[in-house]
Amino acid sequence: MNILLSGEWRGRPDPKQTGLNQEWFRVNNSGPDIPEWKSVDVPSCWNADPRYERYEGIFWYATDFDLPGEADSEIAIRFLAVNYLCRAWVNGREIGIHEGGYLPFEFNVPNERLLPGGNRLVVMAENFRSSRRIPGALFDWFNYGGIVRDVELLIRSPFRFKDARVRTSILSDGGAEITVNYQQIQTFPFSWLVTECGEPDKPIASGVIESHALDGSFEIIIPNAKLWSPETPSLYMLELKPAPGVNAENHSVRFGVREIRTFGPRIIFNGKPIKLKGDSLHEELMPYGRSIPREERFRDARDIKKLGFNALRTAHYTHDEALLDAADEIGLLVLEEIPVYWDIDYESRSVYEKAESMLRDMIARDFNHPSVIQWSVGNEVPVENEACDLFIQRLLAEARSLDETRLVTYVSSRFLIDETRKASDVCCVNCYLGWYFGDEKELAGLLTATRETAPDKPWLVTEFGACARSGFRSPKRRSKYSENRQAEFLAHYIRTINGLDWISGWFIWIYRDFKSPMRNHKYQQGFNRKGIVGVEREQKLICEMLPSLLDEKILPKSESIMKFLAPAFKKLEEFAWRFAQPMIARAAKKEYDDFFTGIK
Ligand code: GCB
Repeated sequence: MNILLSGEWRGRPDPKQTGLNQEWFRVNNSGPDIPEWKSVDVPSCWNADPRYERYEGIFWYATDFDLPGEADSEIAIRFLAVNYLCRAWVNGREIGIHEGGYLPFEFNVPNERLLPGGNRLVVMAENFRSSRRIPGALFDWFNYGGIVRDVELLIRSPFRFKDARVRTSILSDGGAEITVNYQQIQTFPFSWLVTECGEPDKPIASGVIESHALDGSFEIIIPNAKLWSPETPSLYMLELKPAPGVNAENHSVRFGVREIRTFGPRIIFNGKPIKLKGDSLHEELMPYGRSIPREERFRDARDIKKLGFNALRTAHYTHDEALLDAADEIGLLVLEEIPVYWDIDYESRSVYEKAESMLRDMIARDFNHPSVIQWSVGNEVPVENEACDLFIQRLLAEARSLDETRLVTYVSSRFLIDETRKASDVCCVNCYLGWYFGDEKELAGLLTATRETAPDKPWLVTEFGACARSGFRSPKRRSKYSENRQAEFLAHYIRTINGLDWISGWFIWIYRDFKSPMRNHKYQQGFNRKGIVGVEREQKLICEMLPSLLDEKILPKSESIMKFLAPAFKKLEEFAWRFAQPMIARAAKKEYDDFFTGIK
């Protein structure tokens, strides 16, 4: 049984960091009678409240829950995400500590600690930034703190499934072979049943498993399988039911039948080459910050699909699982990522271990989502440094060992100096030529020269974008920060990339404007304005050109000056990352730090 604990809790900031010493986690110190504890919603981001918008630090939460008396149950509390560090206590005793702001985790609660009536749960959330955390001390999005997603109380029998992962392959006769790998906490026999989603009364296949070990697997054949694709997002349901007389828990998995692989420089989806035409999205919507209601996530996915896109990049971390439910149902191919981003301490073993556990947790959470086709282990990381190169290569290998059914990659901002990309299944490159540097007229030449670093691989352009202040339309076409300039810029990129047949797709940066304390000039005012819609979802000019623009192309010129400039460009790139970029990053970090002035 899962009981949602989200709702109205009590909370208090801890700007002087005295809560631990003063033992705010104790029952006597966290009751409703203590005036410092004020009403807060869980989930929520404390920075979404104007009083705490500029507060980075520690915040405490408390709530009370009853336990429906069921002997022999195992009790745990599941947090769907707390940013960044979370410690929790039940009735004054610590139950766990967790790092990382974008994935679920559970703390077991020892039974002897629990009372049949009221129990007190106290949570400390802390969101300081640091290069020994993931992401590090500087990132181009907002550092919302808090219990940012739902909290659940789990009351479970030890006779239950720990996990069940579904792998699908398409057979030549139109059927599909489904392999189910399951894990149980205690062994028990069970039956299984497959139905089409929405048709629960029409069994497609069923069987019985005796189960003599904690881990096992079995195969299912679905004749005339309906394939999952962005055009036809057909879903099936697999139900695992304990055998009659066994007091154990049911488990169900929603899945889709589809295959993704590469063949030379192509990405092959359900047996055919596919072009991804996507957009990225940060997990942010005002006034909620990151704690977006489920229906709003569905609306985002539907709106993105309506504009004609078939793919979505969940930048730069795992979003709430509701968004993947939406992508499964609506039909969007997802590139999902862990927040290994820019500069973190790549030499630290503990930082690597954190990244690896995030990767493992992401794959565990989302393995059965047919929409997810690629795992990315990082974004714009300094792979020219040996420690980072090794870090990324190890993560790629780990991702592959955890899931051989998807493509593994990382997203690079390096053009000619990236040797690490040879180790990924798909080469992903971000390109802001014409926005941050140079002239976008040379786009085809730059991408073609970059391809030489891994000529046999499939390629995706995972970011390109230009800022536009929503509502600012200017007759001067090239007026920077106007919607007109953004539309012209994005249209040029889309047409150029579509004209390069060897590229398997692209993602616009980004769907919606988002808050970023390092962006402060008059057109930005604390936001990254590269969205094709503004913070209120208002559409910018480029949206009027969609969806027809998505398939337009211009054929590349046969000669590009990049051919001759490549060696000089490579030297420039080395220089820029080694000397110029650290200066820019220092200034950006100062702006970020300066934003957080404390409680109002
Ligand atoms: C990038 C980053 C992304 C930034 C974007 C930008 O390359 O991957 O996180 O927000 O550029 O707008 O500069």
